[in-house]
Amino acid sequence: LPTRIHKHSSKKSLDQLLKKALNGDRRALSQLMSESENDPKARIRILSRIYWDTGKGHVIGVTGPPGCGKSTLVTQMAKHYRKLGKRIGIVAVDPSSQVTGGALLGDRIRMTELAGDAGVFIRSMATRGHVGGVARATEDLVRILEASSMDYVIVETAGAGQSDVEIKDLTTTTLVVTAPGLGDEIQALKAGLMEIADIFVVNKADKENAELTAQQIHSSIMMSEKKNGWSPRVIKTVATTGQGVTGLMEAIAQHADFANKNQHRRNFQSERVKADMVKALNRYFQDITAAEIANSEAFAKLFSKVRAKKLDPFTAARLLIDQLQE
Ligand SMILES: Nc1nc2c(ncn2[C@@H]2O[C@H](COP(=O)(O)OP(=O)(O)OP(=O)(O)O)[C@@H](O)[C@H]2O)c(=O)[nH]1
Ligand SMILES: [Mg+2]
Repeated sequence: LPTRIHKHSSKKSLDQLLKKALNGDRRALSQLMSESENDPKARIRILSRIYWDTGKGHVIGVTGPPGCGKSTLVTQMAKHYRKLGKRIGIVAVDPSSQVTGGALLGDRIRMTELAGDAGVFIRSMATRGHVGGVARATEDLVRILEASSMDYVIVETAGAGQSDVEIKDLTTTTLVVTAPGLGDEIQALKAGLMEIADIFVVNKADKENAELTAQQIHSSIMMSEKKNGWSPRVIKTVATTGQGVTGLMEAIAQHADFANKNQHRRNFQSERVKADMVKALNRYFQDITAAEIANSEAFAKLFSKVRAKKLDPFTAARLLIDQLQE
């Protein structure tokens, strides 16, 4: 574990940390991420420094129902890219582990074979309840990883619905993983996941009914609308042995080519930049301005009026905003 860091580091030490992290120092990278998570001002400083250096890596989302083999598959993918000499960042969003229990620990154990490799950076993130918060925190981590010249960033999410759909915005290629024997596999995918898949993976192909599951997915694809020129692939794998992984990696590379040619990559289109600016504004207000106002004298004055029931909290809030504009 990284050494404990001070909550508010100086600008100078933050700049040094940033420099080290962007040069590939994994320990500095993980400290930088903690700074960004814990200190809103540091976060802004970090993200504003790296903003134009993001969008260069290939971001791959891996989602699907609990226990279908996502982490095992991600480990195989990472090993494949390492053989090609690529640098990889992995963000594992822990699904508060209700179904499999202790999945975070599981991820750590399974990914240890990657842990000693300087070309791989792994960050686990607990969901801490709030879904929107996860997507935001993941976005920050992906940006930091991209800026530190990772060739590939792989994001594993729980497959619980909304967070996966939000994370779709971050990824170039999205894999939706399922496995036979999870009950009604197709039903599990229907909860919003069907639409976001560029590639479907039927993992645990060593089990009975894998072919049937693959066929069901095929027919669902045939029935659904073709999305902007790419028809989703269906690939069978056995993540535990690596069987089928080569085929999967080819499909990912093909999708990356397609995305490059068709400008579906995360680039700096004016729409995206505008959305980023609006998000930045919201976050600035939430994380910094609102807290500063809550600590101000003006707030204290109005609060004493509210407490005396001479004013209600809504009017008080509006008055505080009005004062900002003066
Ligand atoms: N038979 C078989 N078992 C597999 C395969 N892939 C993974 N498993 C096993 O399935 C279990 C769950 O694998 P994980 O990789 O942790 O699955 P996950 O989707 O990451 O799980 P959560 O993160 O908890 O949602 C483990 O015991 C794996 O060893 C496979 O292809 N075949
Ligand atoms: Mg997992």
